[in-house]
Amino acid sequence: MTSSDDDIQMTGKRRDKLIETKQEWARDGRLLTGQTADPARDRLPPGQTLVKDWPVLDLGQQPDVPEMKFRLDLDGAVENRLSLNHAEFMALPMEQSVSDMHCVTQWSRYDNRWKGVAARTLVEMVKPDPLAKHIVFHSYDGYTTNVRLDQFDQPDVFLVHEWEGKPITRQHGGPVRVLIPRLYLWKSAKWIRRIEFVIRDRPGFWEVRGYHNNADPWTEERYG
Ligand SMILES: Nc1nc2c(c(=O)[nH]1)N[C@H]1C(S)=C(S)[C@@H](COP(=O)(O)O)O[C@H]1N2
Ligand SMILES: [Mo]
Repeated sequence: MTSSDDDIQMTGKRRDKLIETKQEWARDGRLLTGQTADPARDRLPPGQTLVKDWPVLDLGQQPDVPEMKFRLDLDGAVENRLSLNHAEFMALPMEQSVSDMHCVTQWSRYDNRWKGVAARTLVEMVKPDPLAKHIVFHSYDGYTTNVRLDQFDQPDVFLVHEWEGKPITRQHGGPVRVLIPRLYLWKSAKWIRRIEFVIRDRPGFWEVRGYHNNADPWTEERYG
């Protein structure tokens, strides 16, 4: 391991402590304001604070995924499985999008400029089985998270590779990460490796540790 790798790998102990703390918060219902907001009227969801920078949050292991090694599989209950290398991914239709991000740890950041492949494009390509109502994201660091297919299949959902005109950094999940702006950011898997279409819902890493299965910031679905 190089020393630059060292800097960004958390030790197992620190990582366990971090996971434990977050689980405690979930159990205690920490950060809940009991308010709701209306996305049609309010821009900032309840209990959130606006930030200008972009904080980094993950399990402390930031995998190094060079473009040469990158692969994205879409499989499970679909008619057409896909397995794309980086060049094949980059050859798909690219779109720009501007959206806000809301993190369960209470920060929000407005007007992020993204470039990537629309979730809708991918859904059209794979043709999910009509019974496949859920999706599980699998990442290079072993992280998983789940959403409903109808939450993924939205015009503001993308597999992004650029933020503010620059490639997404390793810290933020580059080369390619998921972006689902209308859900808390833990649903937006960094270092995406595989998108699995499933018939039965399967809670992911944080969802089995006390986080809400649905993650709507407007109704403060932080813990469930
Ligand atoms: N692969 C992976 N994706 C992940 C995580 C992770 O640990 N691994 N953490 C999630 C959580 S809890 C948050 S808040 C956001 C943070 O994204 P950011 O570090 O780019 O702000 O990534 C989400 N996606
Ligand atoms: Mo998070």
